Amino acid sequence: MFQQSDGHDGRVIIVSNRLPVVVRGDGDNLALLPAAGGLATGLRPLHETGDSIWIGWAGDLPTMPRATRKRVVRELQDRRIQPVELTRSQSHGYYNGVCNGVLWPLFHYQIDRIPLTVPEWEVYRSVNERFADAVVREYRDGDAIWIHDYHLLLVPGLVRDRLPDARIGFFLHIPFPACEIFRVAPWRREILAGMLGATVVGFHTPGYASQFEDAVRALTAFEVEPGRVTANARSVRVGAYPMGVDAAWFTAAAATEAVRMEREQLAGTSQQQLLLGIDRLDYTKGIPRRLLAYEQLLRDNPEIRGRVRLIQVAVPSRDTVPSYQKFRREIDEIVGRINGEHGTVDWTPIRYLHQSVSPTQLVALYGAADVMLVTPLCDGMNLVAKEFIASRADGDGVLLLSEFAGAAAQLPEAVSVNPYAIDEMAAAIKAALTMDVAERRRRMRALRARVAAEDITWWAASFMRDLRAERLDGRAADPAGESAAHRVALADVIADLEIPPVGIEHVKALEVLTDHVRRRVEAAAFQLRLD
Ligand code: GDG
Repeated sequence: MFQQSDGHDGRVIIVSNRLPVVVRGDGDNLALLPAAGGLATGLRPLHETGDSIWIGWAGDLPTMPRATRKRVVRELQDRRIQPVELTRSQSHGYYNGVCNGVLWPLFHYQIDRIPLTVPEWEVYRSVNERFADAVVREYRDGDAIWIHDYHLLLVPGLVRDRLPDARIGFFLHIPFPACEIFRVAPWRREILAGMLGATVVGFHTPGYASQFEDAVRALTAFEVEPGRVTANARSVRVGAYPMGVDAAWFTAAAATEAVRMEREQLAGTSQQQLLLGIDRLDYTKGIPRRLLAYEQLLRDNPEIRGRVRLIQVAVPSRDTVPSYQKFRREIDEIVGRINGEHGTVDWTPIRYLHQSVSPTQLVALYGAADVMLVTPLCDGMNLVAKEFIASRADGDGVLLLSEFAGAAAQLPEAVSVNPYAIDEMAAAIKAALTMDVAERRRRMRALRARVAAEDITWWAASFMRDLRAERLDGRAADPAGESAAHRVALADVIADLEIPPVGIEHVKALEVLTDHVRRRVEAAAFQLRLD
């Protein structure tokens, strides 16, 4: 798929912390199962259909008996997966300590969750070096390297030191915060230098891209212009590439017999309306406030008790990180209280599943929901919102979407909510439950068109197109002839206006200005939606 989409021969080396599969069971019952989580779900179909190699951390591999370990490595290699092995202390310090103990809360504006004693950065650096070693070992001339996410912020720079001419892409799957927050990171300059080792640095939204540029401007001496940073005489492209989902897969899955049967079972004979939440159990996803808004809805509208229910799936996640264990107890308590206080002998307000569900169940749940609640406090993109839309081939269902999810910038027809305003959220849920069918369908039609057009293939193709278009000396090449075409068009306009002849430097300046204006307009449009 990489090849078909960008028409280039070289392979793509995908590099991410986790692999697209997890190893389950032991002995003869070992199985490689698809990993959950946004990054794995998004990139897996591209890897399965393209000429790529995937480098990532293989979890418990080093602790397995020798023969088992060998078998797993062979099976991984058959799937073009190259495991990076880490010792327990490496994975503990890097994954639990720095990645999920510090970087995750910091980039999601939750600085209060950063522990008083910051874990050792040395471990993070050395693990990033191990990943860089693995990339350099695999690399062949002509390959493009695509590094992902906050676990590997230093890898682009480390690879650049050893492969000065390589095409290196970096994509951040979480928000890039405002500079006032980012500068809290004790290793902020090293992080920026690491990311700027890439040829193209990508984010989900134009807002995150500008915030990254602000941080580079404030914390380094590098030259920054909209969409570009000149770092150590190398030009780095900075852009927004909103990640999509495999929309065709979800739409087709929704029409299968297995999903239809599952959906009918969920609907049962009840006339209740179904509210649905599906998230990793993470404090950024806004589950407690969502539950409180639902409670308020029940309290303010006693007539709807027994006529509505909420299914909340909270997939276990990072349960070895202390703040996640505490958070899990907090949710258990809220669910218990609401069910205890508002439930009756024949009605339970919330069905809470602390487990993952199968893909068939997932699509059936999306299809059965009257209102999908996606209310994160802060979220890079949020693929669940897009999967819900892609699964609604029936053209019905309402999406309630937090304005603080990256997806909000692309999905203005959703019902927008501020997840911190519980009253407002309760009122929005009620409005969604009572929205008339014509309005629901009008919104869903527009949402489906966008999610189908800007899907996972479109996302990967746009990123790879820009990565391939950069010249290896760091300046933009022009293989598609796009800017040439723009120049010709501009020359026509200028001729029509009878402006005296302009030089190439004027055209360049106009291009920069146009890009700048486009970004300002996008940011202003986004801000307007927030207001
Ligand atoms: C990060 C960023 C960004 C969830 N439960 C089950 C299940 N899932 C799948 C969903 C979806 C994925 O996991 C979750 O993706 P999100 O995008 O919602 O969230 P994160 O995991 O936090 O992902 C996020 C993403 O990276 C991509 O860049 O959008 O902002 O935080 O695909 O379907 N899948 C199955 N059973 C479950 O119970 N089968």
